[in-house]
Amino acid sequence: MHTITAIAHPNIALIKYWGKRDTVRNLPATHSLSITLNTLETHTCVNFSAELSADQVYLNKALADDAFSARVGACLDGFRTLAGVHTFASVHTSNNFPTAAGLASSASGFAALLTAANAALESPLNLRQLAILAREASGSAGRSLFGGYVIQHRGQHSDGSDSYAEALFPAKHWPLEVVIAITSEKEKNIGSTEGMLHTAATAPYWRAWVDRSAADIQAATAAIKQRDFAALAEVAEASCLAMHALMQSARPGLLYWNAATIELIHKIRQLRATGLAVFFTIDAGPQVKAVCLPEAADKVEAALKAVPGVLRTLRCLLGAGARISNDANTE
Ligand code: 2P0
Repeated sequence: MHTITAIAHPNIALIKYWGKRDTVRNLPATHSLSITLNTLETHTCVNFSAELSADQVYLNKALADDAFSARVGACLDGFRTLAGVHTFASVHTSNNFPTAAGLASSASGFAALLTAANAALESPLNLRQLAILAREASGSAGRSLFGGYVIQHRGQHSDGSDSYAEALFPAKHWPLEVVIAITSEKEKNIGSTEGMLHTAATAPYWRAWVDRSAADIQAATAAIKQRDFAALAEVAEASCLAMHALMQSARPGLLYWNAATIELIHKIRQLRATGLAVFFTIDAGPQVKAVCLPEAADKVEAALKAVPGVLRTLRCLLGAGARISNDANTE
């Protein structure tokens, strides 16, 4: 079989996923709602070959470490079981943005992996099946299969069959822009999975966080439908701050922010008070994502660059879902 390359983009949750209702099947405790970005890309080449006696995984042109290879292998095992594939694969994956620094590289990585693997089949799996496999690999990964505005359903069933991502609105419905302020290039100290388990086990506000999720999804969906920026800003900042307050209430508390993260929160709120359409969101890392209307983006970027501790900024529009690349493969 020939090598197939897929491209996927990271996504950023506006209503956050944090915590699992089942760790074996990786079922989220909350719904989540995200936007898929453009500009930032994962390229993944997959080649199934009868000559291989194990999966071979390369990350950013180097042999991947055991932990990363094991996660990729587990995702491929799930795929092989469902698709009836019996061969191992070589996988070359690369990101054009920092890996594991709170920019959702696992989401775009698994979305690209499954999209490339699926394209090798004569009878491909459907998107719902891929979304479930992606979610099993990483709770936010199913969201990167789709472009624009995406929902990841928490689901009720214990087998996870109703816990999948699906498209909510296309990017063109409301083309927002995102300015990402990078405040550290280091990998985070505590991975999301570990952080979630620790939070669920020790945070006193856990139940309140889980119970709030459905209402926040409803409010965000309505705001996006009506293109109501103020309403989306209110609920997205609330979800972000509630998630971080929850993490901080764990014992010991998880603090993903640095000093610049906090300065950026204040700056973005000041900018909004002056009439600029911008709000912040922050994931399990110190970077701050400023979501804005395109006409505000130049001023927002200039203001964020001037905040002490900001190393650089990235600009993204809303992007497309995972897809096959027609470019020559990147091995
Ligand atoms: C999100 N995050 O909704 C939240 C907000 C980080 C903060 O999804 O354990 O890598 O693989 O299911 O998807 C990052 O967590 O976690 C994440 P696993 P994942 O975007």
